[in-house]
Amino acid sequence: MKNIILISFLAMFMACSAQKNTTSTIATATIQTSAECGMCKTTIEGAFTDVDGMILYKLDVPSKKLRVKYDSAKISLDQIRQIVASAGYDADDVASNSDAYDALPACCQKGGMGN
Ligand SMILES: [Cu+2]
Repeated sequence: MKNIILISFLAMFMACSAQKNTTSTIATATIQTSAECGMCKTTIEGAFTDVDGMILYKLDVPSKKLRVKYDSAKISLDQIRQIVASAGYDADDVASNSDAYDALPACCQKGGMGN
């Protein structure tokens, strides 16, 4: 009898914590970058490969916009912008890391594709 009570308490507890986990911390955003070409897409998206909390990251080359979906409990939008900046690209109001920018191929630097 005691066990049954204990088990139902446990089940209730587990149900409660499961509920808590469904509280969404998933966020989406669009970041304006200074990407120029398909190589930039590879570089920027590649920078997120092993970043915890990133669910989706897709760069649209024509608009230079990076669409992200992420877990805001694990990573902030500003941290995401910093990662883009560390890869050598502007991210909204965060300027690119100049060493990383200088290391980019000429076609990936601003105006490199003639736009
Ligand atoms: Cu490029």
